Amino acid sequence: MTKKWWHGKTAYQIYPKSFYDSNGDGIGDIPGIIEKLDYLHDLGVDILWISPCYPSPLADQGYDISDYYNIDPRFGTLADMERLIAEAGKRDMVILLDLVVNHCSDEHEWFQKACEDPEGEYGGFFYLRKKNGDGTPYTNWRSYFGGSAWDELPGTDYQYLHSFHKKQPDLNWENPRLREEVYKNINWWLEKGLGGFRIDAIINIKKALPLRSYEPDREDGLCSISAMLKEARGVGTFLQEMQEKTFRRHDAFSVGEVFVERQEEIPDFVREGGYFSSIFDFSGTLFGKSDKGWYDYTEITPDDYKKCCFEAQDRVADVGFLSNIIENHDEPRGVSRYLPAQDLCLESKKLLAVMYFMLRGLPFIYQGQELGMENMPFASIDEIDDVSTLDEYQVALRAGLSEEEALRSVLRLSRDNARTPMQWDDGENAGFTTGKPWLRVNPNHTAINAAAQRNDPDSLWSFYKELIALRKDPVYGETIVYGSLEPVWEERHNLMAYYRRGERLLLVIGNFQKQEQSVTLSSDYKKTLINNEKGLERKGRGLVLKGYQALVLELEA
Ligand code: TEU
Ligand code: CA
Repeated sequence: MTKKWWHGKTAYQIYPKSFYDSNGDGIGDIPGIIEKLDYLHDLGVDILWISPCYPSPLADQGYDISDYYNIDPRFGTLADMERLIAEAGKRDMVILLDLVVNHCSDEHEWFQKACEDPEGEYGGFFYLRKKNGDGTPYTNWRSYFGGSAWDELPGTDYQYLHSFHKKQPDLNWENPRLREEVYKNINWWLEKGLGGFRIDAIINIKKALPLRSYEPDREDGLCSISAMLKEARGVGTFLQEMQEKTFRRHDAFSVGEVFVERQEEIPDFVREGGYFSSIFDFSGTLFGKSDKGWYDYTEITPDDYKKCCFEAQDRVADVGFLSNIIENHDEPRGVSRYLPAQDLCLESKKLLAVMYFMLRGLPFIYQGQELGMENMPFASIDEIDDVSTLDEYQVALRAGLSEEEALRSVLRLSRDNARTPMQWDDGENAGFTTGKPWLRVNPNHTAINAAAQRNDPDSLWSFYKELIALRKDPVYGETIVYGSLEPVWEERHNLMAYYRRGERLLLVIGNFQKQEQSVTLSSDYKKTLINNEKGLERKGRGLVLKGYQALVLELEA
């Protein structure tokens, strides 16, 4: 395998609106990110993925872009972004931006021109269809945010497709002119010194043609867009063209937000010369989801989590690299999802960190995850900003849940759990802003915050710093980055364990329960590299793990 500059790196996702507000307007911004670069450099992260901060009406918090060549004044200026790229570079960090090209904003000039002349050049940038005689939607697809995926093209007798919010019209990737516009923008940004991109919702760009309806999957007579995606073929043609015309020319890092419908296609996405450098492993986030809606979601157990990780690892194996997460801006906080609520503690948060961080692939840390930030105790649906959560709440009510049951069932998965302001200290607004934060700060910031952890060698923050450093260790780094992953004791309940085999042999093991567990090692113990507890009970090859004890051991190969 050709070694690439990003192979041993650790990435960190910043959601700008909630990271740090430098000018007191309650909204995080790019100058705020620049002020916190030394915090990130001290943690040891190398790649910073910045969620969208382009001009946008914020119908979907910036994933609805109205100008691909600028920065929204709420977040700063183009000069601020160029300064961020330069300041990150001085600290050996690179910036990834978010490439959102399945759709743009309905306030983008392309869409405005399409409304003026649907039959003209810009009408071809979108999926426009003449309204049905009876005015019904062209197909019965349900948008990801609820309701029909079709809306009237203002002032015309056309409808336009929007897989997401009605203010996010889908771009027509079948149109080579549109694709060239996208590639031109990607290269414009890469020439500014970006390290690459995270690529948004990219599996949606290829529709099964001709567009048609599918069997309804709910009472509303609509069907999930996934029904169409299952039939779509040929996304690889677009993705191969994109990477040849852009990423490859700049040796850029690209990580796809890919919910792969066909597992056998995964190698095409991540192999050397494949569509992307990496794709995220979403297996843990997809577990337990129901077509009926979030209210019908099944909680994931530690055994389920283990199985998700190992199956994803097995699908990619040594063909390429997954990007591993426990949370992001679309998901609840990882420690609130993957750890039993009654066992949430420093040791269990450290265990979860070890289990995902030592997997083969790039670890991505989402802002605040390194502090152990938890889900937000939202008091009512009125506090919720996220369009997806608001829709799912209505879905739950329509399914017959009471308001209280509906609220509880959607709050478990709400994207707003990850979007509350970063908790910098125990002071007002957690040190995020001197103004009124755009989303309420989690009251537990008095106990969970960066200031309390940065100089505490036993804190979660210090533990993440240790894990990041281990991946760069001159003796063990090669095994962690390139070594194989071999599950062990898979049948054991609440025990997650796997070997990492390269130049060295490492055992990663976690006791996912309060009660102690014992194992017998298959080769002699050499050294403890990571231990989330003080001490380790060993008798020869026998090992006794305390509740939520997690270890990385070097064994005789
Ligand atoms: O998310 C795409 C995606 O996975 C959605 O279908 C997801 O299920 C949705 O967020 C509902 O929970 C990307 C971005 O990460 C997300 O923030 C955007 O809302 C979406 O695309 C549209 O750009
Ligand atoms: Ca601000």
